[in-house]
Order: sequence, then C-alpha cells, then structure tokens
Amino acid sequence: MSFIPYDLTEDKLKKIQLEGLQWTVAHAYNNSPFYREKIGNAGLKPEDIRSLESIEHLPFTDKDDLQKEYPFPLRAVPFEDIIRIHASSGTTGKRKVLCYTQRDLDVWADIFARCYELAGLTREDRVQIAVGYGLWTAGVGFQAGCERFGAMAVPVGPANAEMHCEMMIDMGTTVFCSTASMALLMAEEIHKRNLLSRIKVKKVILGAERHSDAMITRIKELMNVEHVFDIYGLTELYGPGTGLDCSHHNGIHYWADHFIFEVLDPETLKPLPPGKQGELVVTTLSKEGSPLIRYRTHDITRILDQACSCGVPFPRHDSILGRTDDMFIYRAVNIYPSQIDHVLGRVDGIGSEFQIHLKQRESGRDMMLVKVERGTGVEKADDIHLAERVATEIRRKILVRCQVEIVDNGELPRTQSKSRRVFDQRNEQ
Ligand code: DLL
Repeated sequence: MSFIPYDLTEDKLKKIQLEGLQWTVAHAYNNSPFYREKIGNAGLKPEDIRSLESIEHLPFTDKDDLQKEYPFPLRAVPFEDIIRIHASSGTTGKRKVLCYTQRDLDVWADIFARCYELAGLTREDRVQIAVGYGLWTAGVGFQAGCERFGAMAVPVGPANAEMHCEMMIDMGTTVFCSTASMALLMAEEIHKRNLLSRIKVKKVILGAERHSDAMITRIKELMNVEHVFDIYGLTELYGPGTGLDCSHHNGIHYWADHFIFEVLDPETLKPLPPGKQGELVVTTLSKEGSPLIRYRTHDITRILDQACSCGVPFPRHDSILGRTDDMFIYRAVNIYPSQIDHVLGRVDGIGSEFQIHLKQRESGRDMMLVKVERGTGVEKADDIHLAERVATEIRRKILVRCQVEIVDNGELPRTQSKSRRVFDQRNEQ
C-alpha cells in the first residue's frame, strides 16, 4: 500500500488545489467571524476565487492574528467538532492555539505516513521518537504518522541520553526522530559510549530547527547512518510532516494537494520566481478546525522548480534557511545566523556548534563575538590561528569584523529541543 499518490499529474494537482482553495475560502468566510471580516475588508467574497491566481488578492494572516484571537483563533467549526488542540509557545505574548477536527487529524496522519514512505521505511522499521509530547505537535505527530504507516513506534519522548541509548539497543531501533540538536547530542553520546556496534539505527529524521550541512555530516559520521532526512512543519499547519526530502537530499517535497506554498518578498509581499529566496506563506486546502489563508510563516526558503529524479509527483522547496525574525543588525549589516553557519562550514578544523553574542562597548559601538567549537582531534595550540581564519572568512563573506573564541569540543550546550544561536545583550546593558 502506498500513501504517496504516484499517479498524480500536474493537471490533477492544480484541479485539487483550485477546489481546495475555493472550499477553504468559503468555509472560512461562512464559519469564522475573523476570516469573514478579513476577507470582507479585502472586498472579496468566496465566489471571487475563480482561479489559482486569485490567491494573490486574498489578505494575509500572521501570528499576531492568532494571539489577538486567543484562545481559539481562526476557529471555523463548532466546539463539538474539535477533538484536540495543540499550541506552540510564542516567544512573546500568548501561545498560538490551533484546533483539530477528526478529519484534520486524519489528513495529518496520512501526510505524515507519506513522509515515512518517502524516507524508505517499511513496516519492519522501529521508530524511536525523541521529541516532546503534550501541547507541542511534535511527539504525537511523529507517532500518529508512524501508526498510520504501520511501523513500530517507540515513543520515548524527551528522555535523557541514557534512556534513549538503552531503548535504542533493546528495542532494535532502526529510525531515530528528533530535533536537529537532539540528533547531534545522541550521535555524540553513542560515540562517547562506544555503542555503535550495538545499535541498528540506519535513518535519522530531524527537523524543528535549522541545521547546517556540518551538523548533518557529523551526525552521519558518529552514528554511521545511511540517511539523515529533513522534515518540516509548524504547529499552525498541523505540525511536523508537511514535507520531507527524498533520498536524493535535494530539497523538501511538500504535500501540495493539502496546501499551497507561496514564496514572497518579505518586504513587498509580492511573489518571487522559483529559485529566489523569500518568506514562505501557506494556505491550507482541507483544514477544517483552524484553516490558514496566506499565513506568513516568517521562514525563509525558495521553491525549486527542476524535476527531481526520485519520481515523486510533488513539488519541492529548499531546506529552511532561517527566519525573517532571526535576522539581527550588526554595524548596519543585516545578518542571518545561517550566513555565519555557512561561513563556518567552509573552515577546516572547527566543529558544527556555534553561538553569536552581541554586546555594546562603552563607546556605544556594537561588538560581535562568535564562539565556535574546536573540531575533534584538533590541537588547542592551533586556537589562535583557527580564530583568525574564522574572523577573516566572516569579514570576507559578510563584510563585518568580529571576535572569535574557540572553545572545547562539546562545550557549547546541547539541547533536546531547539538550540538558541543568537544572544543579543545590546539592550540589556
Ligand atoms: O517545530 C514542528 C516540528 C516538530 C517540525 C518536529 C519538525 C520536527 P513549531 O514549534 O510550531 O513546530 O515550530 C515551527 O520551526 O516555522 C521553522 O522556523 C522551524 N522548523 C520546523 N521544521 C524545520 C526544519 C515544529 N526542518 C518552526 N528546518 C518553523 C528548519 C524548521 N526549521
């Protein structure tokens, strides 16, 4: 049995998208006072959606709308049809709460099962889930998808490394699912404890935060896995499982029969052509509880329009390159942590972990300190040269001067959830 509709043609996909868009706009307009007002204010009615291009006239929704409408923003079904809620912590203000109907949970499990299929799993696989359960969508998302797919779920959740290692060995885990930080932490633990010969993990599926190529290389090396897959998702759009890269690892195939992805210029909010980086904006096509109309994710990516040789009839977007709200301004230069990461990935002798600390000198001038881990097997005596090389590369590529401190391998904190990279103390001093 296949969860991926391999016979889907481009024409059929477009038809599904148009019907889904028309249904979503009518559903939201008729059942959610919030959307009725928003769509009405844009001078539109559901019957105005006559083609896929009509999407460009629809108004945007943003995280502020979810916070304003707390506790049940965007709700478009009666309470008796809502069978679960999830929430993600906003960094400021109230949590974003999303409602799910039975159909929403079914769609989510189905699309997640496609992710496992795309990663080449079979029902013989044993899937250790190392992400949080509860209000967060992660744990239950990975689990419901695994059960729908038919593999064995090992729902360990966010336990300590000891427990994960024990379960990995005793349960014969073949697939490990976690955040990128947790996968690195586990890979290092397995290496430290010399457990490689006792574990059977062949695949890692990771997501929830941006990660560098260096991190993937290290996880692959230390855990000796065949593939590391990148899974995308956000609470507002069901949760994890909206797409996954296939074994060619050349972008994330996303399930375009359940949502439309637009990439827009974050300043002008005008569409960008394939290949150009911008903000991902999503519209759902079948979501009942909390439908999304042009929801601004603030994630930066680009649409990849060349066909992928894997044969999966779904479009691709690039891995998430950062978030528009991660950007910081240092000495009048706009910088994303991913740019620093990118530079570090090209310097030999350093590890995959880094932190950016921003401070203000007494003179009022900003100061940036980049802490980078020394690579394994690299002598401490080389630190001065290594730091100089990193600082020179940052100056060459990003055109800013900064200080670089080389710290011991393993010194920067490993977290089980999402890692924090930027520590901006400029306004605290
Ligand atoms: O992080 C859902 C998830 C859990 C996805 C586990 C994958 C694995 P939220 O907590 O709502 O949901 O955070 C969503 O996390 O807007 C991105 O900024 C970031 N993110 C999620 N997946 C990736 C990824 C979950 N594969 C936010 N690469 C999103 C980079 C990611 N960033």
